[in-house]
Amino acid sequence: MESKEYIEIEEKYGAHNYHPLDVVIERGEGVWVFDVEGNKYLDCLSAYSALNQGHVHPKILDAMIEQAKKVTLTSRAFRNQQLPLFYKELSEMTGYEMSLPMNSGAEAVETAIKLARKWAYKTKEIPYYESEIIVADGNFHGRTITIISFSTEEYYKKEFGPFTPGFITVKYGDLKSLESAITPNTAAIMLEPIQGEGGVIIPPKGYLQSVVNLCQQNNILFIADEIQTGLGRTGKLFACQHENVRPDMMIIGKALSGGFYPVSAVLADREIMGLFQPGEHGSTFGGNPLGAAVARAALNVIRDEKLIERAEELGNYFIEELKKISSKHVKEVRGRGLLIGVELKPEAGGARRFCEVLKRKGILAKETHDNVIRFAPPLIISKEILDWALPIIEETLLMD
Ligand code: IF1
Repeated sequence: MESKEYIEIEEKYGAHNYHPLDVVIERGEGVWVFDVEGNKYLDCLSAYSALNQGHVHPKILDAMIEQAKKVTLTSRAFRNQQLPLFYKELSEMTGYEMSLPMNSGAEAVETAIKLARKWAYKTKEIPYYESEIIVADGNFHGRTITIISFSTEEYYKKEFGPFTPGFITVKYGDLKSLESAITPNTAAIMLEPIQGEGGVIIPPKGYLQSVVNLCQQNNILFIADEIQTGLGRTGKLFACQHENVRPDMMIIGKALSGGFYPVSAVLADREIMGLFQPGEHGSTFGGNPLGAAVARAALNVIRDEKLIERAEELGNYFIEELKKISSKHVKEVRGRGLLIGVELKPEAGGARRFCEVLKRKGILAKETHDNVIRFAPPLIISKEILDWALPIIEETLLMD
């Protein structure tokens, strides 16, 4: 069957909650994907950073197959052999004493919110059901009702109320706005260290450090959503490390499984994570042996293949080279590691048309909001491949 037919079937039978580029991918290998016609593309989105290790990484594939032959799901009513090793290795890699595994990123965000609220009542002794969590405008933390309750993107929430109370929104990157939102009932501040969906928004230097200081002064938890920025993407294990910040709770997902399988987790020290009691939280699939085996392999690849160092080195190179392109359409090139946004001027006619042209030339990138093209290739990419892609990107940005 040809792409056209697959697209017709999808449009007919599938919900229209997406507007994908019309490329029907059949196969992926490393940084490349192949469509059903056999055309080859460089994947510069990496499934929103879930594919830091590249497509179908052979070591993760082996771990998945080996574990799938043994046992895939036990439920947490019983213990399994993979989960303890996953806990231990995750702790050793991240420096957090404990973790709680879930599946999707949104579930892990929900988990962190529950834990922060419990901490508020049990440890900080905020009166019951008066705790508040401060979030930033332009945030993206997922799609559940509670999470969209504090989205500032009208499109994500307008038709979906009533909403979950208990969230206060402040201006991202603005310390004053944050300071004035703090009350005795503030349990936590939850932020993305770089806003991905927001358009690769990097807060002013020193912001995260100041946020942590405010948290410490006011006995407030700092929760970082590193689902997109974490696990090497920005050239550090966590983007917060660019400012030497260690959040009280860390939320990870996406690349935790190298794109094989939904695995997410909340990381925290015992003082906080220890608050959860049996029965208070869980998930049928969270912590299953297949996911744990896959995640262990995915973490090993990040370490063994020095993906963090690669992201830093190649990211700096990519950003510098993109900045050299003198296109009348480009307003700004910004990024950290291999999380890069090229913001176009409002009069450029939108990022989508550039993504369509890039696709025709063999590069898959995705617009975010209207005017930002996001480049976030797998971290296993090489300088040679970047040097192949850069002239194509230049040519595209130079069109009328
Ligand atoms: C979609 C965006 C990216 C995330 C952060 C939590 C989640 C995400 C920082 C939820 C998920 C995804 C979801 C995906 C598109 C994508 C996205 F454009 F929508 F915002 F990456 F930039 N925190 N981001 O980035 O994780 O529950 O999806 O596993 O189509 O919604 P999830």
